[in-house]
Amino acid sequence: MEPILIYGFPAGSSMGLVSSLEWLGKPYRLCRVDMLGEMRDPSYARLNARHETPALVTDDGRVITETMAIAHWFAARDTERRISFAPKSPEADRMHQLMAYLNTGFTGAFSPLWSALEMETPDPVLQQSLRTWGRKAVIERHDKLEAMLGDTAYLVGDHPTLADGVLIGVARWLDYHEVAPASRWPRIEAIRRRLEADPAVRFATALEDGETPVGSGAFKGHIPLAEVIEHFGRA
Ligand SMILES: N[C@@H](CCC(=O)N[C@@H](CS)C(=O)NCC(=O)O)C(=O)O
Repeated sequence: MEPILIYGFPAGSSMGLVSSLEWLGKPYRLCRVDMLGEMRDPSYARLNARHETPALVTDDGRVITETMAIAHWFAARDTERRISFAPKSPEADRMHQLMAYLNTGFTGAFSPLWSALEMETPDPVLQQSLRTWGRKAVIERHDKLEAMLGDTAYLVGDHPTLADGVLIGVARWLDYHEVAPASRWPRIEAIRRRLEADPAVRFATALEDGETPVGSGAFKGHIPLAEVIEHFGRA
């Protein structure tokens, strides 16, 4: 069977993994999850007890959670090295370094902003503090990423890789939370704009928006969440 990536909307980081599957070019299926609704249902815990996306059902029916673990699963099957590099190469080390940075401090910096936005019982004083803290953290993490980048067209080299997938799923949150103009970080912005124009990212974004775009041909269709839980979730 094809692997099934469970991706979240709206504005989930998993959009970058959908883009990566398009770049990878091997057959895959998707399962679409409303993060503000069905992901909070107790039944979702059968896929991920932490009630988060992404999750992956592998081609032998196992469920893997965590972006980094899923990205490594993709890389191990990337025999043509479309989205990764040969193990032990300097490029592979740099790609893993950037992915780790993006998936930890960079992504985590947005947490206070999400907490302020999604607070169930509004607390204006706390929300303001969270926003102030989050904005400062996001700006600081962007400053550090900008300093880590060279003059390459993408994060590592001249074509998009898993690191770019991780970046593009999250980078748009800068605009979503109106932290600062993207132009404040010219290197990051140049890569973002290149990725936003990429057919795979456009495809993944359109899917996330509920459209039915035409992709590379590797996407073999959606499977309803209830079906995925029923067949592959923990008992
Ligand atoms: N460490 C996890 C974090 C995943 C995560 O935080 N996902 C977000 C969406 S991007 C989520 O599901 N948040 C829970 C929510 O929105 O309620 C990973 O890297 O996969």
